[in-house]
Amino acid sequence: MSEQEKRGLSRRGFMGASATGAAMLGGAGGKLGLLGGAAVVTAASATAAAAQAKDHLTPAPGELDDYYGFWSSGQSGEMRILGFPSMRELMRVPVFNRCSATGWGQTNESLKILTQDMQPQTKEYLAAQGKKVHDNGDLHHPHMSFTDGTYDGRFIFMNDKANTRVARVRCDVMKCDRIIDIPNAKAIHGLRPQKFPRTGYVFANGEDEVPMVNDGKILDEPEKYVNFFTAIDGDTMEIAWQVMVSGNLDNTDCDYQGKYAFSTSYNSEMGMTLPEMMEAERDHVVIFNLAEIEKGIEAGDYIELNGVKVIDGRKEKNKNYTRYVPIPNSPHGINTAPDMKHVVVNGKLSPTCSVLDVTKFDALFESDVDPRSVVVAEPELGLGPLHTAFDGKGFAYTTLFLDSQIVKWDMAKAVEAYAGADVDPIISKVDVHYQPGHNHTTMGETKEADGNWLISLNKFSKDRFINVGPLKPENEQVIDISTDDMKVVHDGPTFAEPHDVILVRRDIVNPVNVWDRNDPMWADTRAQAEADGIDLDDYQDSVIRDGNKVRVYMSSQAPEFSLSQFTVKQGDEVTVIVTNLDDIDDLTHGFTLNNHGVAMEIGPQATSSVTFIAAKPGVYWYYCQWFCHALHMEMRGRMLVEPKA
Ligand code: CUK
Ligand code: CUA
Repeated sequence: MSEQEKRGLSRRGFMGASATGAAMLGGAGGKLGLLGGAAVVTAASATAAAAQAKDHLTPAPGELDDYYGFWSSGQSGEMRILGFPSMRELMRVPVFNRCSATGWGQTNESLKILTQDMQPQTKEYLAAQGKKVHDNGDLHHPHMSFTDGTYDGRFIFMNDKANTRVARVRCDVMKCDRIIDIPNAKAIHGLRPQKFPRTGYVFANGEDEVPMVNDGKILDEPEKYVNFFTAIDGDTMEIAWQVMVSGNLDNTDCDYQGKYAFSTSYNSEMGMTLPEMMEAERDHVVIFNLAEIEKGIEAGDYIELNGVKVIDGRKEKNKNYTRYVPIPNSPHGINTAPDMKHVVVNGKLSPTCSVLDVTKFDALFESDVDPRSVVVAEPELGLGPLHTAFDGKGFAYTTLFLDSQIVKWDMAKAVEAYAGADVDPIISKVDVHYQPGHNHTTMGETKEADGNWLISLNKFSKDRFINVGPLKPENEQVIDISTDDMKVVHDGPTFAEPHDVILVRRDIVNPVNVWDRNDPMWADTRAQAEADGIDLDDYQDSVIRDGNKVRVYMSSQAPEFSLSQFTVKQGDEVTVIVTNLDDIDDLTHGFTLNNHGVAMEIGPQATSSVTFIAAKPGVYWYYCQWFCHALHMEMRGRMLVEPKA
């Protein structure tokens, strides 16, 4: 036995020697269909198989994963797509970040998406720094659109906490098509799409409070600070309305009935310093009554702030738009269970989770009942509960940040215990490595939760991987929950810093292989081409001069650009427009222009364009940076920049 095999055995092989290990493997194999008829597992074969337990998450070469994982990337600003449960990273979709590979943030098509819905004040901030777009983002929460309580494969919506934005990714092409700047609110954090009847609204929390008139004249008047909850129309990406609230909004979710959204809120004190924020014993969950808010808007009970209709739902206003349910200090995650009835509020600083019953919410708005009457359980689970996932079988899985564990608990028993019964809702705990934030189950935030897998997104990896210097990866662990206990079956390193993920059955997601030539992504470019007398579908190469602007049209077809050279003058503003005429799967070309910082992706049948200044005379080669053909290296051409006369 090699050293490596021995180590493999000592770290995870021993579970194979036990019956539960064999059962687990049978389960895992069955799910992936890889072990085939291996339901009969002998002890000896189980031991051998267990030594490779981790490999069993990876389908055999040529086999596909069962789930799409849509990953946030935190401060990296992109969305990532992983195959699950293999955890193979499949794609990075640039959203709030800039991307060297695809030219996101550089092509005219992406610049339009990044800038078209910017607030005027954002443009001012950026212009003052000589920029057109933000270079960074902080993407925490990617969530798919719903129809009738489950994922529908249309869009994924996501927040940018750093620059107060919400973006949408089209699932047909897996590209971002809208980014909107949210006015009034500061630091969009929690985000969830409406589950029923469909999305519908996308709910987004503003985390940081600011003075109502934020003109630099107010700092120390806490009573003038407010926070905003935003509802966005997921189809048009327009802001439907905002609600002014008390307290910092953290995470959000909504019901399966289409009546309520709700957000955790820490700092109900509206304190500005750490001690001030921690003062009260209890913070709250804000419940938003969607029908009442729509009625209020209809009746004109709003103020218009930066073009948005804002309803006043602050605590002391006692209007029918919101209710504030007291919750132990500083709750964090909030998760609606697939039973379509219970909502778990994660305690963070309190070792408890508070379970709310959505069927009791109507009463809160109809009569003067105690807001705490919607709380039907409050089990003590361990230290630092942050987020909860569900298996669709009545069990909840809560991350315990401080304990570095996940606790599995029985929601029905928790409700019984709260009513006075002598039952312990806790089923089991498993160590995770280390300090978990979000966790997520397969299909777990839909009514189709299937209880197959759980993933734990751990904030620290410490000793789990070979050392890469002071900055360490995070660690994401796959946990098999198809049997009674929880088994960690895989460690997966990840770079800064996924907060959240959704695991979507693969039959729901059906992207195309080749772009539609009429895709709206390059509608402006097409219009410009038409104005230039160029039909992008019937390709003529052209260099069009328009003052000191030059537009260079060419196509690409492996292994050639249709233009092997073009000439411009020093100081010209040059736009290169490339259409990829290859119309087969997996034949992406690129356009990279030497020493100009210019690069872009051009997918099969897509058109992309990029604009730059030809500042210095000389010959510059451009080349295709996407390996596309045996003659890929030869896929290049020259730009001649003639000196100014
Ligand atoms: S938050 Cu990061 S661990 Cu932004 Cu969803 Cu809880
Ligand atoms: Cu085209 Cu490489």
